Amino acid sequence: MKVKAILADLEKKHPGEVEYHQAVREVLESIEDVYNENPRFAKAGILQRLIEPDRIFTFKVPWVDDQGNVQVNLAHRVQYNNAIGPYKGGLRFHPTVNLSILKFLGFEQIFKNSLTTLPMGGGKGGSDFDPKGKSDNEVMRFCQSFMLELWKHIGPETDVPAGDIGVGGREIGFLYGMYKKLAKEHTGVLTGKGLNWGGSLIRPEATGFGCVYFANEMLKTKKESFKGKKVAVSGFGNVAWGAAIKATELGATVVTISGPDGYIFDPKGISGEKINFMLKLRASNQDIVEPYATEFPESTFHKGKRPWEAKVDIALPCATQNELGKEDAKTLVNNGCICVSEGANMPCTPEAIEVIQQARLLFAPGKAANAGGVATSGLEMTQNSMKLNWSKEEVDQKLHSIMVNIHEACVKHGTTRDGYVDYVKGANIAGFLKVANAMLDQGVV
Ligand code: NDP
Ligand code: 2IT
Repeated sequence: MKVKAILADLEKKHPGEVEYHQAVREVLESIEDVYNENPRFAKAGILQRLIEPDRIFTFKVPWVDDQGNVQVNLAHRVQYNNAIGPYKGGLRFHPTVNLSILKFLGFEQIFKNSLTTLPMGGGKGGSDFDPKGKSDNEVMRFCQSFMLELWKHIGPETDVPAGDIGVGGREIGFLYGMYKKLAKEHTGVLTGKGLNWGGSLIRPEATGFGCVYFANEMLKTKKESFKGKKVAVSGFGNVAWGAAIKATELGATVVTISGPDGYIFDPKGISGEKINFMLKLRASNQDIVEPYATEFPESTFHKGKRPWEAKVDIALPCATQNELGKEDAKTLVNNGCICVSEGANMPCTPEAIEVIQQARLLFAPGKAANAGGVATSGLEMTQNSMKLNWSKEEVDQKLHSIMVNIHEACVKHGTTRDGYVDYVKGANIAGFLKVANAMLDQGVV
């Protein structure tokens, strides 16, 4: 079956699941040539088997709020593909969570995890639970009820969840506590754990650090670096935090962060105590960045706007999917931006990517640039299996070399005739080939 027909079939089968269609379309269009070159792929139905998850668990999560009212949320775990290792991928708690979003994230995760070179399959899960404004006790009761169902389907060699939007150290703690009690074991079933109970150093920073390491490798190909550059970061969560720290460390000035309410422009740079303030904002469960401008009067708050209108050299979208559209991309290009590296999953729309690539900017897709998070989760799993902890330097060095290797793989598979590196194509092909060949080896299962 041809790629176009497979896509048409998928869209017919799952009408309205737009994020899912978007993610599958991008991968299938990138790998069409390598897929057609090897008839064994079509004969084994590799694409038809790859685009549908192995299975999806859907369950309700009843819990009691602080007023004594019963609340009910919906949750899913999508176990996508385990050809190269146990299912692996984060949990997202956000009111917008639905199956289309979790399938897009799970599908992307297969190729991202393959790129890390570590033995991890792809999966994703989450719930439409909104952590905004909830007390710690409410979050705990929700997480416990969520795990009461999920624990039956996961395990250190089966499926290893982690964090994503709305799921950080606090939530992983509550989830792990309940798992441990039910399963009567202390294992690496979740990653992003606390340092005292099996977590890895550098895991919290890893996604943002990796995104900057990857961008730095791209910049090197143009004999450029972060030194002296102005950087726009979006979001103010875990990924934005790590990216802001590392970009600053490499000599750049991070001039923006953003929330659903708007963005902060700080010409002096968001570093040091300002990053700590950003962490406090995130932890307050309010989901607004506006108070930053009151705290640091040299900065300005731009209500309802996105940071892409700021004049910067490098853009690191680290908030959420489809947060950087065609017009934003045009503005970045017109302002002389040279590099866009996706810290979030699918933050740039396909139209934005087209504008960025046509202008020949350096562009890194999330599945390559944000793979440092899950790669360090993989390193956490290894440490758990060995029952040993590596030092900060060891983990950081491993993370760095993984990002360098992913960059090399993208260059190998994505360099076009005129020498421009299409990192989207490179990442998709490199990620796909490893999984597809593993599936061929393992027969029709
Ligand atoms: P966090 O929950 O820590 O932060 C996400 C932040 O982005 C939240 O503050 C969220 O606010 C905000 N946000 C959402 N929509 C917008 C918007 N339209 N404009 C500005 N800000 C917005 O999540 P993470 O930092 O963990 O995740 C961020 C992205 O990185 C996601 O795409 C995630 O999938 C991806 N990622 C995360 C990894 C990890 O290890 N954590 C690894 C790889 C990728 P609100 O809740 O109100 O929407
Ligand atoms: O999107 C992602 O790669 C993550 N949220 C991290 C997944 C993980 O298993 O660490």
